[in-house]
Amino acid sequence: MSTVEPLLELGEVQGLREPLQVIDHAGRQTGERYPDDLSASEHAAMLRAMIVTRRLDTEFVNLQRQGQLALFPSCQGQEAAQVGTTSALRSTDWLFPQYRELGAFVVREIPPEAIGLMWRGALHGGVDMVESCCAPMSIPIGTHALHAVGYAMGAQLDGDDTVGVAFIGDGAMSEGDVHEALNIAAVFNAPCIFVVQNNQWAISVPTNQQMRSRTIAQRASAYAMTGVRCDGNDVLASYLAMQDAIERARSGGGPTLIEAVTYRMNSHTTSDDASRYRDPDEVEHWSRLDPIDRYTKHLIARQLWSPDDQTLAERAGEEAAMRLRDSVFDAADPDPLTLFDNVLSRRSPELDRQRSLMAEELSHGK
Ligand SMILES: Cc1ncc(C[n+]2csc(CCOP(=O)(O)OP(=O)(O)O)c2C)c(N)n1
Ligand SMILES: [Mg+2]
Repeated sequence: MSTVEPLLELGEVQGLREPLQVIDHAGRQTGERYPDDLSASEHAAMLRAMIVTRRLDTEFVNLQRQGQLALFPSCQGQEAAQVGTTSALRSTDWLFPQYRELGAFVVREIPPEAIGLMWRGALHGGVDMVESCCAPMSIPIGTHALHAVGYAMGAQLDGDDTVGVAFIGDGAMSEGDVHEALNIAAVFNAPCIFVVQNNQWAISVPTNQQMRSRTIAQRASAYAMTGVRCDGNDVLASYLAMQDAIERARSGGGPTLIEAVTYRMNSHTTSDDASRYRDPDEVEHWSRLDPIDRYTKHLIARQLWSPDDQTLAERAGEEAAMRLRDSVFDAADPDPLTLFDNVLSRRSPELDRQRSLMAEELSHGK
């Protein structure tokens, strides 16, 4: 069983900046810095996105339990890290998600129907999210970090000031691909931001069995890039950490490694049972640090959130959940042959050969 380390204690690690926190679990401002650029409506939009994300997340799990989806990885507890970082970006900056970034999709207004069909496997090749400047989700751990750097290097060559963002997990930090991505981003000073959601677990392996370093952020110094550790359950700290990194990237200051310390409240996926390897006290501890509760308290105290706002946000969550449900429930299976449509941009003789083989195979089953 892992032990829970209080977040602020980790700031004492030699050579590391204090972990960035703006509000504590009671919603009180703790640090000197505050994202003053956020308007009242932007604050409300972030809280609404977090509430909608949680409602959608619950609906995804329900749909899996009802046999409508094979699998879903819940992001419950990680809404602040996702909504805070994504909200600081322009809509033209490119996202390279792992598989748990529902909150980022909500901020980008990717329709719940599309996300639902993606998880149902009803769209071979996934949803085309190019218009939303979002790459497909990456189930292979860490491979997409290299894509994010490639995108960022391309933007740099084009003289374009957009940034590439790789969302990765603590477990992905143990992959060779991510090491290569961090190194090449530093070598080429690429405008790339690595957002590591340290949710303390990689399936059943706790962070302290994945690495000897005390933090993930401290590894940045070995690549000669800036590393920041922020309270990932604090949406405002996540926003500020990202805003600093974006400014650095756009002004030619190179990549940043952000470690957003958060917690995966649910099991790894709906196929997993975390109660077999996780101490219930740990889960209880983190439930008291809930990101939605703390931001709600903060905005109420600042008179930026009213009971009407709460009702509207919950209604938006219900509507999103219903749209998701309607699209996924009993959705028709796609024609298996469409599997070949999105592999390459043009057809190839080899793909055609495989397609004919499959067509023949399918005809036997009829
Ligand atoms: C290359 C590769 N190796 C192993 C796996 C199996 N796998 C799926 S999720 C996962 C853990 C990833 O943990 P982390 O990066 O912390 O993300 P989290 O699930 O916690 O969000 C592993 C090892 C995989 N999908 N891809
Ligand atoms: Mg993890």
